[in-house]
Amino acid sequence: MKTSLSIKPVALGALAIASILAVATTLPSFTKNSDLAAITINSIKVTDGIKAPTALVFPAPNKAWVTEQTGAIRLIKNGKLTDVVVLDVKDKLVRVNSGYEERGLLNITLHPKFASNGKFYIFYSRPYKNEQGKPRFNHTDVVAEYKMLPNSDQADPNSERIILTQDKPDGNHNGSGIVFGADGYLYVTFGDGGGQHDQHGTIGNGQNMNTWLGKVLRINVDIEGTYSVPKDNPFVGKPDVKPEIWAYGFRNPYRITLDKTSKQLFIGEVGQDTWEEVDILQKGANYGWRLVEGNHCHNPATGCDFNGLTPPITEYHHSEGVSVIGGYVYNGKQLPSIKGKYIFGDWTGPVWYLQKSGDKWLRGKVTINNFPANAKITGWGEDQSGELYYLTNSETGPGGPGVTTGSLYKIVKNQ
Ligand SMILES: [Ca+2]
Repeated sequence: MKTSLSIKPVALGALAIASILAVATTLPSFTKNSDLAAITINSIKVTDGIKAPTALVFPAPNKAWVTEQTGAIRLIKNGKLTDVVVLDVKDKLVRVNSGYEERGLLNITLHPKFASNGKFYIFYSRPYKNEQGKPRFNHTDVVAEYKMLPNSDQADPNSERIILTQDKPDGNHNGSGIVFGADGYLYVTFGDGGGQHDQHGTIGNGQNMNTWLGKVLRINVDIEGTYSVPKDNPFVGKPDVKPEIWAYGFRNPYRITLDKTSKQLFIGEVGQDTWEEVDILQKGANYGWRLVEGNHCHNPATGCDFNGLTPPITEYHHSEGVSVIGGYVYNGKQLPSIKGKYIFGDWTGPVWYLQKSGDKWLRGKVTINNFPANAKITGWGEDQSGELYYLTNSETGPGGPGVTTGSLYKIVKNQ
């Protein structure tokens, strides 16, 4: 799937136009790609045969689960895709288009104590249940918990506990990031509601503190019922502010991951038409959308006020890509040369690393050997040893029935 999360099919056209402009005119200083030397790393294909893979987790050293956008969680055991379906929520989903599509089964994360409690969490898009007097929504996004059956590779399909739901005005910009922080709380990302330019209400959803849309939430799921709000969330007790909010001003924070060494949370935040960005999550911070896109005024188009806004740690222009796919800080052992570097990509295929230098993060290009030609990057994963993986799709969506265009690759030591 493409997470343009606003790039729709026209996005590639827009990309081409942006590239032409880059040659024809003087654009802002977006040539930060040359901050650091390019590096080359190796990869091997673990498996293909996956339908529109969206996310990847490792429940055991020799097991991986991949979520398919169309609803199944597939088991890969000892490096082989099996016939085991851990869980299939296709009957709960909206009708997922075979072409470009941002909805569906979008993410999965394991409870920090998964090994003992068998709990995991998924993010999916279900049909909106129209209630009288309420405006019509495109769909409803759901964060739900499931539990494994005892001594089984399958989840109990009847174990669903819905943690929270969010009605969505449009089909795009679902966010869908879910991850446990080092503090044991669940962080959930929601996009701005969709459409484009965050034209929701008078100030846009990103800056409207009375909605979860355009926010990162922080909640405690280790309670009976649904969830509770940690007392030290930054906006608890403030009038007309949702207390679940941990940070705000996002457009489509598609992926959020934990650096297990620094304990920081990294976010790939998909931009509108011009700038993609990566953020490090900070309590109570305003990441600027729709006022700004990356480090640039958006609405208003000029003369915007950057006071109080938290800038991204990196940005890149749409001459280099169209939808950032947030990755991981590498914490593995096989590639000491990339330890501590944040590896991430763009849906259209380019990959970069970020490396901290003083109080800045600098960016360099990554060439990945064996990267499949013309494939989209749809996600990243980290196994229990900290080794890194990426998911690809050769189409812009799930494809038709029986079509499997997705693959899983592992980053490995250079030969
Ligand atoms: Ca921002």
